[in-house]
Amino acid sequence: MAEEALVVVDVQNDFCPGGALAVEAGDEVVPVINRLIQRFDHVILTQDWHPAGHSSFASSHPGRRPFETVEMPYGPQTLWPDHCVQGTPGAAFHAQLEWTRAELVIRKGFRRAIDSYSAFFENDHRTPTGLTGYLRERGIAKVTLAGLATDFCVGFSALDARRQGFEATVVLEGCRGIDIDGSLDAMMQRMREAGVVLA
Ligand code: VGL
Ligand code: ZN
Repeated sequence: MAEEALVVVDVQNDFCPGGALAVEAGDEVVPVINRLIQRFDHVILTQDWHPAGHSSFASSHPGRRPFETVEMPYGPQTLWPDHCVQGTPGAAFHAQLEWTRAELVIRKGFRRAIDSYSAFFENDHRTPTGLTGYLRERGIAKVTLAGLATDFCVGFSALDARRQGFEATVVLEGCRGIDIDGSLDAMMQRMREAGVVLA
């Protein structure tokens, strides 16, 4: 029988209240995700993991401010406050997240010149993280996703899961969004169109 995996996206201190790129009520996903973790045989985590001076940081672009958009060689890129810098407390998983059983941690965004929202591809939509191969080799055909943020890393991961031929469900109760200029509604629409099940 095809296996299923839970993919827990970026439940890290910097995306929770008090963090550098706090998602409103981001920490409320933790108890929901802890219950999900208990129900799945296979649990995978993603961890946003940027070097200092990463190109997605507004601080790397003189005169630019967080949440503005710049044109990168791979397309438009939203600029963020410095966040999830490798090895810092902000990059650590939320202290109450029960991640012990996770079988894989996919780190992303570690190439200085390119950002990565999706657990499957960097923002050029071509450079793979290796997750597709991992899932296929392990016979996993369906992924359930939850975490932060709905309209960025969760959403792009779910879209890419579909693009790679996996069934994908997003548990909305276990997600919170950033919502820049309608990005949350836009992502909900894109996920529906791509055949992502919104639960
Ligand atoms: C994320 C913006 C920048 C996310 C990561 O996890 O949704 N958003 N880096
Ligand atoms: Zn990031």
